[in-house]
Amino acid sequence: MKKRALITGITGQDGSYLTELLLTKNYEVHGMVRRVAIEDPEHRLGRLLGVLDKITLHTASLESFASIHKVVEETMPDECYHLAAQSFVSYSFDDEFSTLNSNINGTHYILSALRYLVPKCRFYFAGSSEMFGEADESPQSERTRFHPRSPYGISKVAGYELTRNYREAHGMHATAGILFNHESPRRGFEFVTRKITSGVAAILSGKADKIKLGNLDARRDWGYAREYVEAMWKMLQRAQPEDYVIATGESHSIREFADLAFRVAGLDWRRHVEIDPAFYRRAELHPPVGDATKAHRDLGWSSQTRFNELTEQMVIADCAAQGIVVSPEPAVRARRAQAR
Ligand code: GDR
Repeated sequence: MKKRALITGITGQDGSYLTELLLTKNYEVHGMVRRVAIEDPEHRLGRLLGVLDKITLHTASLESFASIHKVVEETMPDECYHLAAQSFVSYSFDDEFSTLNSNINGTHYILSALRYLVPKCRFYFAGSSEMFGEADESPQSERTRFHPRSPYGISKVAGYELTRNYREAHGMHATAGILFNHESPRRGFEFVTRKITSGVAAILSGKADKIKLGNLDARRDWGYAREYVEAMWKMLQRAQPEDYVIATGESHSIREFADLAFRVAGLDWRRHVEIDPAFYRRAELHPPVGDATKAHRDLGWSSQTRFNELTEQMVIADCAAQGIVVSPEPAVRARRAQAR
């Protein structure tokens, strides 16, 4: 019999890649979406357009237990991937209350509905490297102490603890992936990598001349989202539910990303990037870099796509969307840029 999966946050970057992965594995895929998504499919379901006829969408809100209960009852899933959240860290400082409400209660509602309706369902919680925040060791592993530095990070620690408690107190197969930043051409435009690569495309096409960024010295451990959703699936296939760090183990600064992204397009970032203090974080993280040794050992998972390749892929995709062909030869382009 086909396995049935329920994905919350199915319209996002990770949700869409996970949907594609599960369809190739012959799952019946159900997604939970907000009503506005159904009303505005062009915009809100853009990442799912290629698979819409193969999945079933259900409307619900993370703020309503009744609506979540109904979706779980309708779908009775074998596996549930809880990816939905207010996931923009910067915004969580502007609206602490809605971030905490939807991220913590939403997770709690889903766990509770699963526990009563389908306790054998395997549950994946989207944890985050933001939970480490001001980490006291580097790299960070499953044993590193949490010290979140944003309302978003706090909400993820709470979700992580709820997941652990449902595992320990109610015997559920509930597990958390602690994912470091993961990017792709499907990344939301507000996140720094996509902001830069879409900015490069806008500059190349003459629609803009500058982009405004915040702290260029901040660092991140950036991997490729399509690979990260495979790790989610692998976690739920394990006999024992355990938590896993998913990361590349390499960190790079925003400056390095910008430098490379502009070079791929034959541009010099220094001519086009302006620093705007409005984009600085109120509290930055201890440079995040993850140790995914446990995932490698138990799941056979490791990050394959390197920083250069990922950056290049994102620039090429954004430029292609503007009708501009950028050749995937950064070294050649870099030499040309220097010669100008
Ligand atoms: P992050 O991603 O907060 O790590 O969370 P984001 O891309 O927003 O920021 C990364 C770093 O870039 C610096 N930065 C800027 N960031 C944004 N957004 N815009 C700017 O103009 C800018 N300039 C510099 C930031 O200060 C920061 O240091 C992501 C999300 O996907 C979370 O949901 C997820 O949990 C974590 O990754 C792991």
